[in-house]
Amino acid sequence: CSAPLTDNYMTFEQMEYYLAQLNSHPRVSVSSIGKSIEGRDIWMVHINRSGCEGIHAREWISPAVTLQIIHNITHDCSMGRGLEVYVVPMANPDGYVHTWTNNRLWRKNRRNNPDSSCDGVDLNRNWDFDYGVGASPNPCGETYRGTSAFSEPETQALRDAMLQVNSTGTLQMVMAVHSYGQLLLFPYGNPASNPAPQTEEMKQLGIIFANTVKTVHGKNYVVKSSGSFSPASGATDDWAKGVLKTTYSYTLELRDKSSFVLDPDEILPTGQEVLEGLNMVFLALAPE
Ligand code: ING
Ligand code: ZN
Repeated sequence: CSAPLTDNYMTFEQMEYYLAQLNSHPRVSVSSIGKSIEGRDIWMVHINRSGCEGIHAREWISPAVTLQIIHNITHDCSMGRGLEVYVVPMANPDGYVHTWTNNRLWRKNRRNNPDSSCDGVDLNRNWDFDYGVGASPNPCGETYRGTSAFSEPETQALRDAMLQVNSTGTLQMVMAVHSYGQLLLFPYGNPASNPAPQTEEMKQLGIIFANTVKTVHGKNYVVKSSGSFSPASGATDDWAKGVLKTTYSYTLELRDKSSFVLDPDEILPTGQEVLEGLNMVFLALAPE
């Protein structure tokens, strides 16, 4: 078992420093899959023989936990044995920096919307599956979908990286990491498109995840379809399911049940429970 990464939230600069160090590890390769609208790199970590993400600015626990996942998979050879794991710990670096400097509760990217005094596109409404249904057409909306599907460099970068990885061997699972709510959601967000293919499989593996999570610190994570939670479209997991046709596609909503502002004391326990849950999922996915 390796030492924990850190018990506090990292700035984007600290994340980049950590990822640069990690790149010297023999099992790891860190590469930029593209740039954000303000020109920051979007880093992807590939952990050899062994998909994850953070797209909303204010959900600080998501990159904190995905970095812990990277750290643990890298230093514990038994975790994710036989699988290739790709993690994008910070898919919205501009928004994240904005939550440190200007507005802790910012959600979207930092697109300067033409003809509007409101900034930002919701990167989880900008993907091309059922695009537009249940997402705001208004640039001032928190769930503004953008001018068209994949209008944003951040979603383009993630899409292209996922297509690239999928072309080298079918992706078995995609997990988009968000907060908050303690939920494991599966597609689709548009109730009219449900049920998605392999809904039973996604539900069953999801319950294995949630049951394992609960054994660690007693936290309950509810497994259900995103459409039954909040009808929406253009989300990452919907595109992975509907277009890539990934068997297992999820949106994980981390702790807690009431706020994006989670005490740093909860970073390590949240990471621990998710790691245990993922370990069971990896065992189910790994080749014999
Ligand atoms: N939650 C997700 C959101 O983008 C979601 C929930 C997932 C909706 C998948 C639709 C599809 O609203 C957070 N916390 O961002
Ligand atoms: Zn989110």
